Amino acid sequence: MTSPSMQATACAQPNIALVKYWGKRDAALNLPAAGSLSITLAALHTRTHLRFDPALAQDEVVLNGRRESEHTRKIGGFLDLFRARARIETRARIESGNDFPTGAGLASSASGFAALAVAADGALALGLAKHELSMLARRGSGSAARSIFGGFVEMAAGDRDDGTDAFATPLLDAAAWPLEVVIAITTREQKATSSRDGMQASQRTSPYYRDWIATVPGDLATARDAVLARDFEKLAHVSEASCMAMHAVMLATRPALIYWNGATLACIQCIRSLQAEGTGVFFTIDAGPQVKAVCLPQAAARVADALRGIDGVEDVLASGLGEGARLETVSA
Ligand code: 2P0
Repeated sequence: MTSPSMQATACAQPNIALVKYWGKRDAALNLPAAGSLSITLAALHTRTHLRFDPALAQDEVVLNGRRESEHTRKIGGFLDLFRARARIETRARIESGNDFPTGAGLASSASGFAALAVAADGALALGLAKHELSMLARRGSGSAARSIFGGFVEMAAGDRDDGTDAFATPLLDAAAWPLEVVIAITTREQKATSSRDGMQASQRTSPYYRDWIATVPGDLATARDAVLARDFEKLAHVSEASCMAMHAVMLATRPALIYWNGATLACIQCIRSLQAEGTGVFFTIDAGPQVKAVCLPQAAARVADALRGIDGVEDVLASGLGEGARLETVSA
């Protein structure tokens, strides 16, 4: 049972998938159709304060300083998973803020649900193990399962119907291979099609969907080997291939899912020119128009300068690799 008011604050960072997740084997439990591999960023944060309060008649969500109604049902349903474990029905107030653009392909749902899972675990004193937190974070957003951990992280698709084997595990610490990520922001607008809707559409209509899912285990094995051997070139090849195969599936979806804009393609071409000169960099792009350039540390400043000079690039962010989601404060 909870005391009258239990609260906690948690912080999490987004992650960028190098072997991509695009498709589900079960929509209700949000089980991925294939595994994925990611890096957790250091410089972008979601901070979430959660307070269970018996005086509340319903859950309240404040996102980036604004009272939200759009996401309240989904977030309430997510908190129900934790309330069920704590055997309470107490409603909660959630205040969450990002220090980076929300909903524009920078994985705010990954850091958001990872932070909320850790805050709920802390506020309700559940003492969940990390793999359980990852499994629960997955219910909010598949990519959130990965932000529970820092550095290089692998998400398992699992094959159990109940999803108890579909969680992330850490592969290599951030400090063990300190890569840098330079992010070219090409728009701050919200995307037109959410990842969830886009994945469902690809699964239903893209003629390449099955082949895409079949390529993931091989790409995962290659990427895992590359990470453990700190082989940048090998990681670059497999990451770009996974990204482009996913976008091919998106483009072949009917109607086509085009997440890029003109500046996205200009950034890819710029990164290819830098590679031809021997610069240690590769690109990856998610369900949005931003381009993430993964760099060897000595290449990051040059890559940032080059991307900043491209027409249509509104801003450039840089980040190292960071830690997993964590509890900052907890109190009654
Ligand atoms: C990824 N993306 O692996 C891929 C690449 C976008 C493109 O994970 O439906 O917001 O909530 O599980 O996690 C974005 O998908 O989707 C994503 P749901 P999520 O990073």
